[in-house]
Amino acid sequence: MSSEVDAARAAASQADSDAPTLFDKIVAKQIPATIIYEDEQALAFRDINPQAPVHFLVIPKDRNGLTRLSKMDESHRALVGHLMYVAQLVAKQEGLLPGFRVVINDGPEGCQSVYHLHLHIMGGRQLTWPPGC
Ligand code: DGP
Repeated sequence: MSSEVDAARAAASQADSDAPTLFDKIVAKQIPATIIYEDEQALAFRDINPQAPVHFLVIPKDRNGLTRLSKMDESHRALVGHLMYVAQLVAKQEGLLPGFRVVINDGPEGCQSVYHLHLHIMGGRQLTWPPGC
């Protein structure tokens, strides 16, 4: 079993904790990140382990129960729509006009490792499909 799968399983055991996530600490500027976009609701920053020449994350500043996409309810619709808006806006700012990919990993089988909803945006090279097994 890969280390990513082991890490995802370990992370899932902390998933419903109210403790600040790593990404809450990035929002609070308690740990450094290369922030490339910020507004009242959303933050975009470069992934520490990029899988493509451009790889950034878009997160809600206030997690508001959204540890993972499958926790979404009606009250989150506008926020999640805004995150998608920010994803394409920043993708264009990053020069990803020929295309890009948006990924949300959900839960241990989705290989989620940080339980604070985030969109991965990747591009800057020809991506392949399917993305992995
Ligand atoms: P996921 O597996 O979908 O939960 O992705 C979490 C991503 O977060 C992963 O691609 C690596 C990234 N990441 C983890 N820790 C940090 C960090 O401290 N800083 C930044 N910039 N990215 C991080």
